[in-house]
Amino acid sequence: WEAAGYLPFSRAKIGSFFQERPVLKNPFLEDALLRGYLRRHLPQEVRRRKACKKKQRVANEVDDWGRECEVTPPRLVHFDPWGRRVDHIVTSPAWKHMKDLSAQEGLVAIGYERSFGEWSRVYQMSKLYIFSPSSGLYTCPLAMTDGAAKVIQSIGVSWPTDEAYSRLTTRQPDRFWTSGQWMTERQGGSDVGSGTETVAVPQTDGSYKLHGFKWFTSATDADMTLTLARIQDRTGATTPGSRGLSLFYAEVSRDEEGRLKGIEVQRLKDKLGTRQMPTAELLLDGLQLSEEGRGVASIANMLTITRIHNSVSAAAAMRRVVQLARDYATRRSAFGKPLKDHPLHIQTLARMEVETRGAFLLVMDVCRLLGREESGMATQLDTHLLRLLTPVVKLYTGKQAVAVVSEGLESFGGQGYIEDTGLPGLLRDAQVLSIWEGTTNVLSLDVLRCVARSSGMVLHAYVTHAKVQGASSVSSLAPAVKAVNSALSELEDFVQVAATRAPGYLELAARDLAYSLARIYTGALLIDHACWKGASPSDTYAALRWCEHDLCPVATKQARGCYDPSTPPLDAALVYDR
Ligand code: UCC
Ligand code: FAD
Repeated sequence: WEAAGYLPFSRAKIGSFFQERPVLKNPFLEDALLRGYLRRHLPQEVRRRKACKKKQRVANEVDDWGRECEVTPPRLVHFDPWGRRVDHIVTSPAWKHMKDLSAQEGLVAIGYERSFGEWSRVYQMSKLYIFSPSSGLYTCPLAMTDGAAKVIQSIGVSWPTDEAYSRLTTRQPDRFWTSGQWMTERQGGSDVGSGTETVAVPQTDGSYKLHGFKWFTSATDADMTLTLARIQDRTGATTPGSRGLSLFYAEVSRDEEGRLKGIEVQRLKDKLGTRQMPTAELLLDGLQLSEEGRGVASIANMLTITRIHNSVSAAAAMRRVVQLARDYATRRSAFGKPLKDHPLHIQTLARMEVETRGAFLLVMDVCRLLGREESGMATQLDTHLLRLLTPVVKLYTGKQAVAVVSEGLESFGGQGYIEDTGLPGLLRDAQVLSIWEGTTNVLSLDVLRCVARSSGMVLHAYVTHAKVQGASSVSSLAPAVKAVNSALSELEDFVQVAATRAPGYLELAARDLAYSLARIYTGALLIDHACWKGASPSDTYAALRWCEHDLCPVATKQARGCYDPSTPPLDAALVYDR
């Protein structure tokens, strides 16, 4: 038997080949565009602060914590051993490390210390951009914390929120608080004005008690929250719609026995992604609140901040998958040579890179505008542009992150689909970026409102022209400049035609219009960056490639009659097979 090669009980041979894994290197050193952007824009003194060692820590240590958050998701303990209801959300040690690290690194504080004037937000967000893909989604509570601090600051830091403000913006881990953002109820997360049933009952001491059910509450281990409710009058009546909504601040506290005061955690949600982070359904029954706020308009300040954070995370997810994919292409071979030597594979990665660069520049430009506004440097144009571009950047990068991360997973072949590589989590977590903080359509409608209110199209055109003007003498960029300029003319033509049509016309065009604004403006940013004296040939190449997109899909589709009144019934017939 032995001679014939049959060994009873021998183990099956598995061969000697083991594929090397993709390696996460220092994400800062690996990101030429980020380094170039900071070198170009940040004052020297800010750049000196960007210690590379800390960025290396993201690759070495923080990334492992992030993974631990994913594999040790939070769990809800409803009862203590003696049967008392406690509703304790148990999170992993890694999740707690993330909280401490976030405070120490000033990931919220930097935006409020404003040590770097108008560049403070760019500095803060570039740190978050590096942290985000390794953070185990801790960037979600940080976004809401930042948003809550912004709301408190805009209303005025005074009792009863002054202590909260100081805790949200501290660098001391033992004092640091995170905030929730409880808006969504079962009837509606987009249409908050109609969907909110929660009532606030006035108390004799001037405070309110809240009764309602919040359907999605992320990072529910927060120390406080901002939320919306309808104030009952003496007869118990409330005002319907958005006009009846007020903003409330509440601390999430426990009694001596460890029971949550005024809140029951109904259950933790079982989600496609974002599993690192608890998302709960909450029954609010007698939650004590501070005084009346200003409803939807007040919480809008939070939405601006969280939507910008969302966009930072989207661009960061794209960057991370590109970094890993390009490393893997040097380690994996097929058909006799490394993947990096297959031009078609590299073309695929190059397309991902172009999307990532565009997303990064668009996001950072919005952060720049936010920093200018907060430091009192903003012109009226900057302020209008910030309002217009916030929904644009959120909706565009949220969608692109899914596309780029999905393509990225494919670049690892079958391994991209295997859970313990950590890669599938990137895709699952990207999918939420276009849903929460306003879906793509809802934000497209917000873009329409901005356009109507502040002549947004004119502003956009003005700024885009200004940005490409410097490139008019750079021959290598001529095709890109031409593409942006002609897309702008098409956009102007679209606006003129749309102005003559019924209101439903613009609504149908809303998503394509938002995409057009994103693509044209980003094209201009890529061109502008490529004109910088420190730019590389790749910066020029990226701008040229970006401008090969259909930069103005709203004009293309208008020409095909896509928004004509005949379209909605045809769409409905198609969808419902009538
Ligand atoms: O999803 C959530 C948390 C997830 C976790 C956080 C992750 C963060 C990133 C992490 C990265 C890893 S919290 C739930 C988010 N929910 C939404 O985003 C709601 C989506 N729906 C909308 O945005 C709608 O457009 C609504 C709710 C704003 C529409 O309500 P209304 O009542 O119809 O709104 P109006 O009438 O358009 O606006 C009411 C007022 C107006 O002000 P006044 O009365 O002074 O004219 C508007 O100008 O609010 C003002 N306003 C705004 N202001 C409305 N939207 C905005 C805005 N975006 N910015 C400034
Ligand atoms: P709907 O409003 O029912 O929308 C359904 C679809 O209809 C969407 O595709 C939407 O684009 C479309 N639609 C709606 N209105 C229009 C329109 N006028 N025109 C065209 N299309 C339209 N919320 C919180 O408040 N706090 C949280 O912490 C929080 N955390 C979350 C965590 C996770 C993981 C998820 C998935 C959600 C979370 N949310 C949270 C809720 C989230 O903000 C909402 O789910 C989101 O805003 C959409 O609301 P909805 O689910 O009610 O969808």
